[in-house]
Amino acid sequence: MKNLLFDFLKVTEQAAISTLPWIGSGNKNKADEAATSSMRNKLNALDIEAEVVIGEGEMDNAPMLFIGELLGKKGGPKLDVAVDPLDGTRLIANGERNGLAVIAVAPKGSLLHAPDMYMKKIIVGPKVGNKVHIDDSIHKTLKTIQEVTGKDMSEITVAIQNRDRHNEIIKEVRATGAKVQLFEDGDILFSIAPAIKESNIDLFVGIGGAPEGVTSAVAIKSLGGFMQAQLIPYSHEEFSRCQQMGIVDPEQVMELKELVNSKECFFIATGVTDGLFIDGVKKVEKNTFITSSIVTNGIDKSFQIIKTYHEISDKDETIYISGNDNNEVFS
Ligand code: VTB
Repeated sequence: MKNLLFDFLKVTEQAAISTLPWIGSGNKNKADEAATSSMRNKLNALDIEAEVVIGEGEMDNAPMLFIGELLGKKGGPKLDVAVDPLDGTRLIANGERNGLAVIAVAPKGSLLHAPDMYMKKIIVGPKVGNKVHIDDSIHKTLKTIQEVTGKDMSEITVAIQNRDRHNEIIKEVRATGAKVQLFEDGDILFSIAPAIKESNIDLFVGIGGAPEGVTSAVAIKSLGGFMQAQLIPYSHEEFSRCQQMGIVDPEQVMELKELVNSKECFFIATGVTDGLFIDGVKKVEKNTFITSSIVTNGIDKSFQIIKTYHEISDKDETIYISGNDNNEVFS
């Protein structure tokens, strides 16, 4: 597994590079398409037998690496992959911060198979751990964090996605004196933040995508953080789709081990636009690019930020050609 880490790093790095022409273009679908096809081609060239167990796109009909898709050359290790070629597609199309290309990998059968639907999540760092519970009131949760960390309430920060569905909880957090770090899109980056000391974010709560939840869970596991999650089926159809995918009780509270059931897992996120912890992809001169990535590895519980210089010759298999009619991405 560990030997594959740098191969997978190239997958997200190149997805980010492929997206570069679309940053700030206003074209969400083209950005997604560029990242998705780059990821698919790179993954198919690896000596792995991988199945996409969490894909992205169903919810907004974007081009996607679909659930059940098989990737890689035959004969390599059998893996589950959770992919989010772009988390924060809208941010990227608008040239805003915190857009990412993300992949999470674990041995076959160890990642939760869930449809693309909503998921309620609570995440804290290792120190607070299982002293909190997803069903606790936000007031109780913040009190617990205060007790464990010894922080003043005003020093505690909660990351919450800026959506109407979170208005109540935002109000409740502020009523305690704690701070809210609102973000517009891309909940992977903000959800892993409580498990990263330098982030200054103590708690992540709210309802976001289930694919993003499972992907983040791999990072949380590697970082020693604590996470609970609950799928939110909004219709009978969603409820029965969960059951068809083997989830007996779709509304049960899931622990981290039910989202990712192996230590042999890793999570890689490459910045597309500048953001928390990492910079976005930059073209520094013709065919020279710089990427920054977060790499977490469950085997040795490591967390790295990797900055890579890419010299991509015209003969390389992945390069984007700017200045042609469509700014097409060639992979
Ligand atoms: C969530 C979040 C994602 O989109 O899925 C969100 O997990 C969708 O929320 O990271 P809405 O349906 O309320 O817009 C992202 O922010 C980006 O894909």
